[in-house]
Amino acid sequence: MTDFKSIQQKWQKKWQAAKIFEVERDLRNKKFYCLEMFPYPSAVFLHMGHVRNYTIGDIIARFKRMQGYNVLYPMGYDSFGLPAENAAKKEGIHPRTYTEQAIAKIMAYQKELGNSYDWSRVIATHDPRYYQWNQFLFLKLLEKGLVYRKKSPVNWCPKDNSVLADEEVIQGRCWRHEDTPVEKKELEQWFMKTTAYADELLKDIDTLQWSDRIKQLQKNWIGKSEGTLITFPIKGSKNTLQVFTTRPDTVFGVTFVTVSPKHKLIPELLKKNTSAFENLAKAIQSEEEKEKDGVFLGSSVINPFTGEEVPVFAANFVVAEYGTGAVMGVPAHDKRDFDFAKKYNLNIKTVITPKDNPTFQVIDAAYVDDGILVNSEEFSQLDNKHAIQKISAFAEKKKFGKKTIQYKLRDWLFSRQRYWGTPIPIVYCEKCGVVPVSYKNLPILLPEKVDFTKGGNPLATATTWVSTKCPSCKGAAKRETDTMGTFVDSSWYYLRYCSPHNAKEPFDRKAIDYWMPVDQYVGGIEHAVGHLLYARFITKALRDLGMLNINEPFTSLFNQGIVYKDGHKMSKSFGNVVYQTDISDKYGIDTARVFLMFVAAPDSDMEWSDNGVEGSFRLLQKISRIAELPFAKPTEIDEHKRHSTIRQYTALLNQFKFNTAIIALMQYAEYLTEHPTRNGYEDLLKILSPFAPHTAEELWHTIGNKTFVSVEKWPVADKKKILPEIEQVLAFAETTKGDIHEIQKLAKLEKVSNVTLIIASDWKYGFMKKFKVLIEKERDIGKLIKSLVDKEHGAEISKLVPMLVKNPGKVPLVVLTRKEEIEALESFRLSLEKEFCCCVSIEHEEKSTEAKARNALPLKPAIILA
Ligand code: ANZ
Ligand code: ZN
Repeated sequence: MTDFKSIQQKWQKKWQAAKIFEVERDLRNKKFYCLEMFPYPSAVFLHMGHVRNYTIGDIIARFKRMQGYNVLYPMGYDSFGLPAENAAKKEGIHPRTYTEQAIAKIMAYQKELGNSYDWSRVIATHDPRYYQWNQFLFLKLLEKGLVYRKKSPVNWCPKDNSVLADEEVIQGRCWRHEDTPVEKKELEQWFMKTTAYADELLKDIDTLQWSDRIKQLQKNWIGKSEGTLITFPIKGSKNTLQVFTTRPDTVFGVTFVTVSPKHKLIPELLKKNTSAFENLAKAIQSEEEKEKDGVFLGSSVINPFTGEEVPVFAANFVVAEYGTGAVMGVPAHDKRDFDFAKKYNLNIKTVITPKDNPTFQVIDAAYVDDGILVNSEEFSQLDNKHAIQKISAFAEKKKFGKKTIQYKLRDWLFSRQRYWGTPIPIVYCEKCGVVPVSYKNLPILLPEKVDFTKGGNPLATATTWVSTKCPSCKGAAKRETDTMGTFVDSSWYYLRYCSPHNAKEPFDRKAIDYWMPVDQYVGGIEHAVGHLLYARFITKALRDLGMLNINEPFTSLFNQGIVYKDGHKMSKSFGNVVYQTDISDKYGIDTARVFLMFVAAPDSDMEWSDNGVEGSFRLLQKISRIAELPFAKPTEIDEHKRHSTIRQYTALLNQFKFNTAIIALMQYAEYLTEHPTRNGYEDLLKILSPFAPHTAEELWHTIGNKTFVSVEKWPVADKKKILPEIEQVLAFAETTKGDIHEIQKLAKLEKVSNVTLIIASDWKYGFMKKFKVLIEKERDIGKLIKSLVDKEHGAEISKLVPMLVKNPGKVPLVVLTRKEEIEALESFRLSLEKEFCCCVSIEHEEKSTEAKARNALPLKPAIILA
């Protein structure tokens, strides 16, 4: 079997013609929705990083399909976005042409992988049949109050007079004008109110089977913070300044207050240093990370707890959009405030001391740990955790404070000043203002003819498209030229796959109720907070619009590891790419798939090595050769081996331990080469097929089958065929092998030339049997010894018992007789010799002169290496 190409093509064609990977229409069967994050279609070849991702999803889909699930496993393209637009600007190729060529290419490469996608369900987000539903959902969310428009800072190039995408800002300068610093300009932007769901988004994380790492990233991003609002009266004014703090226990240590330069009370507070303030305010508009900086505003506020006056500063580290945009400064107990106080020569007042040092004073650094309150009037002596509660309650009672919950999460800014995206269905009318397009006028199609050479948003150059009629007063109006960022497209594409050709609605409810949620989502960790959060938000919002009935889109998430080569992530930009065809031309794509799954667990990072590929190739060759052997009638041991392999292998696939599964597969192939049976080989091909689908299919037919192995029933292990004695022997062989390796490592022996296994004396077997029964009921060492000693071995037994109680691992699960143990050792002696490339001999404790021989126990022979 070396003509991989034709074998691959043959089966890919047959699968396609027989439509075996299309879903069953019967929506009563148990379902499984397996989904990979859809790719941005770029016109480059697939490399091993891509192949690895797609193989993981395909293995899961194929495995579940063979287990009898109705499997939905679709593929599509996230085809709007900046690269196509940049190509248009640089090369003059229209983004649509660029995108559609890229889709044709990537699809062809993907098809060569032999993945079991249902190709009848392909979607592409730049297709009006898709993006019209972005517009529809936009209007729905707008009606619900979940979409709104607000001024927000954008990157602005004063030379271009246009907005820049974040990617177009290079070290604070415009990508087209290296000499022009980018400014932040306030422009009207479109937002989705993700914050309306902050609490639910946080709470439901615990219902998901995602990695702890991603869950934590999402939790941090949402950033729930429980704290207290404290109101400081402004001196000489009726107004007050409210701060948000998580440390009300430090309120007696406040020596200043800082506010964001964008705080709404600035006009009132700013009485001094106006030009220094202007500079500070301007500086926060730029991107660069700055040193902590502040300006005294000439005002002061009054600490409601002490009546003390403290100065107010504008500071560049206070975030306008978090909490209240104002912070109480406690230099003694906050590092940032400490630095600030040193810089501006402000007081430092210690109000918390370590438990064992009540006279402690902050001098060189803030004291940020827990401790006991001092200088805090009636709250002094309280433990600070406790004081947080007491002080908050006090402030609430006195009506100058309030407990509160704050989130770091911000609303989702989704508008982009670009052409290649979904037009936002909004019209601006001088008379009526901002007017939504009516549903019946959807879709608003992107105009084809625009000018990409002008800079700025090309869509604005489509003047005939821009001028339109107001849907409300029919007067002259202008269209919104912002488009939706591509995260809108990907926030609901998994719903579209459930009924991809529906022309009347974004998705049909019946299909959603059956298929959703996605049972297994596969994708990269880089989407931990972007895409995954938006998709969760949209699902909840659509639920509340009555359009679906689930709380979460992705039950289970798998993050594949990264493929490295020569120390870098495999990528075109590092020039370290191994392409799909580099391997498939030489060995066939199945070899690449098996190798990628074999070298590392699918969720860990891996280093690509050309050498390893050969090994996977040989495995497939070995499996192919079994087809030529004469099959024998299966013995009891053959059946044992078959069923225990299936059991182990299935469990490993369920746990995504694909690399260990391949080891089990190798061992079974090895076994079948020695003991070929038909049912064994058929099962081998079945369990091989998710990994090496073309090879399995070809061999399945070679041995005379007419069906597709790809959709055969997954073999089920019959417990009754698995023999416990054989299991025990195999386990014995494994631990013995492990022990030898361990000793070799401890003794730092590079090579072993002789292994001697010394079997325990006969009396130890009887002893062990009794010990196992007694230890169930008796843990007292003295009593155990009493019931176990005999005349001959008293001394040894009184040493053995405490040792075994301490090391229960030395007590075997089942005790064989000594004779059985010797037989077992003999049965795997050869394989040990193979493993260690040396001679393995078996001796008996009573005849041995080795001191170590006394340590031999049942199923734990003493091991001597030479
Ligand atoms: C006084 C204090 C004393 C604080 C102390 C901390 C330690 P998290 O947990 O992230 O919510 N803060 C509040 N609003 C802020 C803003 N808009 N920009 C920058 N910092 C802000 O952090 C809450 C703490 O961050 C608050 O508690 C406040 O400083 C600061 F020993 O108040 B703290
Ligand atoms: Zn109007």
